[in-house]
Amino acid sequence: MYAQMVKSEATNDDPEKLAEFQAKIDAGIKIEPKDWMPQGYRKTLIRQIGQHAHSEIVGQLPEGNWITRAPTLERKAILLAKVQDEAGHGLYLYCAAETLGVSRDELTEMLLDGRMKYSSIFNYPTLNWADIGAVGWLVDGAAIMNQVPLQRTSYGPYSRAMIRICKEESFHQRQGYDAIRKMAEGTPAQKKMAQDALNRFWFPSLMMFGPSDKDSVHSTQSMAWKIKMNTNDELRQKFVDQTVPQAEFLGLTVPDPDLKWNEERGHYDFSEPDWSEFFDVIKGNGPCNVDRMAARNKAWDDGKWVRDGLLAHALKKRDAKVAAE
Ligand code: BYC
Repeated sequence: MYAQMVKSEATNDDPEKLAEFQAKIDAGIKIEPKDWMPQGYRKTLIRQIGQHAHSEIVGQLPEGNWITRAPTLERKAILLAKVQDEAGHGLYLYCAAETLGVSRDELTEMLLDGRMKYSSIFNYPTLNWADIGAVGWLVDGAAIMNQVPLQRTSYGPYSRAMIRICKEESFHQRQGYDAIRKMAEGTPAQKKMAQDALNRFWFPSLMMFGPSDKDSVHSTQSMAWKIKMNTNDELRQKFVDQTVPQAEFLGLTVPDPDLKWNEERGHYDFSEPDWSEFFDVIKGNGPCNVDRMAARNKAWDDGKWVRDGLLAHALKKRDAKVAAE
């Protein structure tokens, strides 16, 4: 499979340069923007970093929805800070993608016209305050599991962006766990809300790691290039192993009758998510896809005057500089 993918991704690349490039990757040397890189490597990075950036931006929507309805001033301040962090993560990642020769505007246009994806998880609604706890605990928990290894990814600007992002994600996960703990330790009605949030977010969180390894199109090549450091199934297993004891501590039940500690493997056995639902959501048919894209399109249209103003200012400055020379 690996040989096939190298061939399909890199047919126009010089074999000698390809071998040198792979040797650099294997030796753990970071690839920097001006270094030679195979076309497939550049393309894969633009796809992954771009999709990651879009996920951070779209990911603000389900949580932003609850800023005005947070139950206390403290929770409001925490949520506000978290959502602002996500905007920052999107910006670092767009900057990292720009070093590969694609502009932020081009990436945004690809998101808006459906050529680029964003994480499936953000197409599920946040119905009440317990969902905000569940998002922080499970969604940011899954995000960290995926992103910590990406700090060692082979592309320098991506790896450096991830170092900063991971520091903030860890705070995000903790604030989510703290919010859901409060609900789980509250009145019977609050505990019921926490359980209901776990019931709805468990399988969509498992889907965040991507399809099972046998259906993952990009994993083999991306791992050979160290764009990805682990397979989708490896990270999903790590997430389950880490999260189940956290649910037990809260007195909540993971909604999977087949979940069971496997002594021999040293891991939990668990049910596969419903992959037909996953593929349907990433095709645009999830509960909130239409709303999410409508919100991003509106933000893009509303921001046109700002982009036009900045461009006009930059052109004026450039003309003044040329005239002075
Ligand atoms: N959603 O070959 P595969 C966050 C697509 S956290 C939608 O395994 P790959 C945040 C995949 O793009 C979330 N699409 O792909 C957290 C491919 O389709 P295309 C963002 C998905 O890339 C809290 C096809 O399925 N994190 O931002 O090797 C608050 C086959 O998959 C998904 C990242 O992006 C999905 N869940 O592996 C706020 C981390 N999974 O492109 C914000 C960086 C798969 O061929 N990304 N697809 O049309 C990665 O690590 C990898 O891209 C993935 C997928 C593990 C996600």
